[in-house]
Amino acid sequence: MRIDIFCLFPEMFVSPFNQSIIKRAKEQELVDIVIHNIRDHTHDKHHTADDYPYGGGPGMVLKPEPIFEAIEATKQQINPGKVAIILLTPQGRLFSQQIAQELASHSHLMLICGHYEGVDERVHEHLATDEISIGDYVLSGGEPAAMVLVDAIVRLIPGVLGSQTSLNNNSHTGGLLEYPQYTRPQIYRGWPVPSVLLSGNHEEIARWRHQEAISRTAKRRPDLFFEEGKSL
Ligand code: 9D3
Repeated sequence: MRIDIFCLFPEMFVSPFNQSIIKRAKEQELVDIVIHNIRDHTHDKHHTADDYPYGGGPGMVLKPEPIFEAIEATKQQINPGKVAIILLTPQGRLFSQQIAQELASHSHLMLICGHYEGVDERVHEHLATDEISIGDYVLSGGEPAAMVLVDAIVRLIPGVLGSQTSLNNNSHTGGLLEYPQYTRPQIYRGWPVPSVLLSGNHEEIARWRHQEAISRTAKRRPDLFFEEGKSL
């Protein structure tokens, strides 16, 4: 899979994409991630990427030209196949595991990160093929949201995870939160590990874990427990 990211702060991605699973996926050439600075596609002396909003109001708006030109320049370099062009925006559809799975089936993704107050509406209307939000809270820009998408998508690419950890989504857990986990020491500060986990009775352990997963999902995430079509 190839992922191009278009943003104003490319340095933000350097450390997050050079750690852990994403780092290994890049090394194994299972994903190729290219970060582009939108500002590199401006033409004026001051490399202006944003401007005042027509009609007035607070803040600045990202200009359309550098974003269109950055995307078009990259499209020409790559095979002319199908590519999803995703604008990260508070107005997008809410990101979920299901959307991660859908996007993981693409061979090429382009992510556009806004900053400041927003992005010129013509980018929404005539460039983006999809708009995604990662939740109902205010970020300073789309960069952290792009990192969230990349993390959730890359771990779904076949070969990225080991076979042990791989299927830890709804096929295993049935849309439940995880059961509580413990490791050594057996008693820490007077808090013991539940005795069932030391019993060696694997059937009883499996039953206890399933009950714990059910009760904590009902209590903490009634939305997952009582509604249809949601999954982890
Ligand atoms: C103060 C301006 N905001 C009114 C509530 C609009 C606004 C515009 C741009 C708020 C935040 C941003 C920057 N955020 C993103 O680009 C963004 C985002 C987010 O803020 N929350 C959740 N998902 C996303 S994806 C991109």
